[in-house]
Amino acid sequence: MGVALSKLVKMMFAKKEMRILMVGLDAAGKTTILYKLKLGEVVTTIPTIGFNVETVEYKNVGFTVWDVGGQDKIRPLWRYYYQNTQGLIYVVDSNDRERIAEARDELHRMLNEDELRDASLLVFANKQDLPNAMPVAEITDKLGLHSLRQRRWFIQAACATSGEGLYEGLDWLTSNITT
Ligand code: G3D
Repeated sequence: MGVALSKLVKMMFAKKEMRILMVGLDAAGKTTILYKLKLGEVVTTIPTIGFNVETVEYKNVGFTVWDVGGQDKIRPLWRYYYQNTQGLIYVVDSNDRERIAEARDELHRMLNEDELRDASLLVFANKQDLPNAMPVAEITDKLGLHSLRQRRWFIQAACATSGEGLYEGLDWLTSNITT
C-alpha cells in the first residue's frame, strides 16, 4: 500500500507541467541548441516589441528561450515566464571574452529573482570548438559560480553546432530537478 501510494504520487508529479528556461546573451548559441535537440516544432513569438521568445513543447516539458541583456523596460515581462521553472539553462559563448562580465551580471541578476529560487542551473560553456575558447574552469571562475549558495549547478562544455555536450548537460539537469 505504502509503495503503491508513493508510486502514484510520483506519477502524478511526473505529469506536472514543467518549464525549462534557456537564456544567455544574444549569439551565445541558444537557437542552435534548441534546433539541435530536435525536441519538436520551435515557435517564435514576440509578446511585445523587441522581446523575441522561442518555445518548444516536449512531452510535459516546455522549453522557453530568449536573449537576456539590453533594455530595462522589457525586463519586467520576463517574470511571466519564471513561473513553474524548475531548470535554468544559461548559455555562454566561451569565445566572447569581451562580454563574459556582462554574461555574469545577467546570470546573477536572474538568479536573484525570487521565483527562480529553487531552479537548478545548467551552464553550457558553448563554442568550445573555437581555438580561443575559454576553458570550463575559467568560465566557472568568471561567472562566479563557486559563489552560488543553495543552488544546484553544473557547467558543461558544449559545441552546439556538432551537438557535443548537449545531452550530457541535459542528463544532469533532468536528474537534478525538483519536481
Ligand atoms: P542565440 O540564439 O543565442 O542568439 P545562435 O545564438 O544560436 O543564433 O548562434 C549565434 C551564432 O553562433 C550562429 O552563427 C551559430 O551558428 C554560432 N554558433 C552557435 N553555437 C556554436 C558553436 O558551438 N560553435 C561555433 N563555432 N559556432 C556556434 P551565425 O554565423 O549563423 O550567426
